[in-house]
Amino acid sequence: MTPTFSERLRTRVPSLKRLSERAREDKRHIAYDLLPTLGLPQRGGVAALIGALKPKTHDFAPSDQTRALCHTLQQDGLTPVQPAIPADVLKDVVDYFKATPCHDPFRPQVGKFGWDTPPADEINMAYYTAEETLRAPHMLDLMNRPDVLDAMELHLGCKPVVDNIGAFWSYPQRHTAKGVQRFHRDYDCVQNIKLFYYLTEVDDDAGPHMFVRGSHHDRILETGKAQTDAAITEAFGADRITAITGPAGSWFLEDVYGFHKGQLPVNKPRLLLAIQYNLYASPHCPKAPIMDNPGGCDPYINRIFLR
Ligand SMILES: O=C(O)CCC(=O)C(=O)O
Ligand SMILES: [Fe+2]
Repeated sequence: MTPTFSERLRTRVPSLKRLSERAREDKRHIAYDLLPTLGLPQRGGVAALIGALKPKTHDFAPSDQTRALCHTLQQDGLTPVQPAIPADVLKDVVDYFKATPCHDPFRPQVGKFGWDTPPADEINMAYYTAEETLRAPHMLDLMNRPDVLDAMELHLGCKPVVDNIGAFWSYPQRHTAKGVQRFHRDYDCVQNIKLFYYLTEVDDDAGPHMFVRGSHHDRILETGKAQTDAAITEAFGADRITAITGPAGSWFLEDVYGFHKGQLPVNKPRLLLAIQYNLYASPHCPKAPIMDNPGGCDPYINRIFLR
């Protein structure tokens, strides 16, 4: 059943009073809290309008390969897995994350811990903050791949804004799926694409990312609520659920409005890096930039993180 407007409005805020309080605390909440009131066609319309108004690359000339990436992304909701980043780059990034303590946002009381010593079996995932992620070596290059930025500009009709970056471990031998380990749609912006890098090898036992092909075009279960595997299979059919495996350092783009989840790893931990390309800032990222632009990064695309 399609939810009513008022049910949609209450997805994120219980009342109009709370909506206005949250808007006063942080104006990025206005678009975010109202987003679930728009259905898929309206979100597409708003996205096209914003795309027409926002800055564009002068002499924009995407390659055929980039056009193909964007085409598959739009058609299927995700691109094929792309070749791995150079091994020395990957090693620097993974070494950095292994040396940086992580945390479980659902258990703030346990504090920081080493990636390989989660203090409880109930911890399914261990996260790095946006700032810890940004400070990883090569991160600005990983966020600003010219092929990805061009594919995003083709898709959005304007330059993208890098938003909501993060990395996290998913641990094996956990019994209950939690958080993003259950099928969900991401509802952060009228258009949101994520670039996922597998920083460890991901086979069927290492918690592959799962995506329901074509569900980014579909209004079935048009809700921000997580869904069971059974509900997804019933709604879309088992043949549309795809497990994405790939070597360490490989990457893909996905329209995360489509249903997706991280499968519970069976016997190997998985480290995932996610970078989101939006039309405007979501409340998930820092309110002020964190680092000086070292030069060479587009100031508009990187405006949330770089001064
Ligand atoms: O762990 C995964 O593969 C899913 C991550 C996810 O849902 C997200 O980053 O939006
Ligand atoms: Fe997600």
